[in-house]
Amino acid sequence: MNQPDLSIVIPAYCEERRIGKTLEDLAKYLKQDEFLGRKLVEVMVVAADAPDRTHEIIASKQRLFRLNHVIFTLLKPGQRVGKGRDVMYGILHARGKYIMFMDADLATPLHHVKEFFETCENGSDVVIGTRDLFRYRSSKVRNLFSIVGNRLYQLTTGISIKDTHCGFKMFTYEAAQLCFARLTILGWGFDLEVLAIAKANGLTILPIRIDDWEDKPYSTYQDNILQITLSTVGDLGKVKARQLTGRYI
Ligand SMILES: Nc1nc2c(ncn2[C@@H]2O[C@H](COP(=O)(O)OP(=O)(O)O)[C@@H](O)[C@H]2O)c(=O)[nH]1
Ligand SMILES: [Mg+2]
Repeated sequence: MNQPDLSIVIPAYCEERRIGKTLEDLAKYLKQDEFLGRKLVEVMVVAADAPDRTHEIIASKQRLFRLNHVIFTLLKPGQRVGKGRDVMYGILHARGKYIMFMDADLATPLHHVKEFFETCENGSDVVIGTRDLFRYRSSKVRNLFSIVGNRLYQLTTGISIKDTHCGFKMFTYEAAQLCFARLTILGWGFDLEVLAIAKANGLTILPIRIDDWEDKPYSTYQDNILQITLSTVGDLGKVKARQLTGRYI
């Protein structure tokens, strides 16, 4: 089979309230958009075992993707480990010339796909969405946490990226395989490591501002701030140690 032009990986854990609408919107977009209508697109939804109806709902929407230029796959990696594991699982199975992942809530609107695709075509290895966190986060605590977290990341790793965590990133096939094959952080902090791996290997990372990002309800992250803080500090330590010992190359 021909190599897809683009693979879209969507991690979906406990998404029964959002994934149905997301897949309807995506299928409609793939059908109607002039740019993507001319590409061979692989859609991979990665859904770990969950106590809700996520699997069932995804399966029921599969028929919407019966389009000539679309290949739809539902991947079930088994027991829940974390977002990083699911994104990694999808990306390492994807075959597109460019491979992206996007959150199941479509917080970053789909029209950005074209812009990211063209930026990869123009020679960037990794293209990442960046939001103005002061403007968008609805929860003040989480807002502050994200900003402090990103500053700490910059200080610890020396990588100057303002927003590591936007759930909308695209890679060339080679960059995706290189970054995700070396990934060890399988939970919430995986973006920190992916970007550090990309940097360590001299890949070009291009941030693109997302001005119409929208914080959507029913976030799957209900962990408390203390838990997230502790795991982020741990993840930062791990990334730094691996950077210093050359383990990402
Ligand atoms: N919390 C959580 N999310 C996961 C997991 N695996 C995949 N995801 C997906 O990761 C994405 C996180 O987006 P979201 O819940 O909107 O988080 P937020 O935007 O940071 O509040 C969604 O697509 C989830 O379905 C997991 O194990 N835990
Ligand atoms: Mg979200």
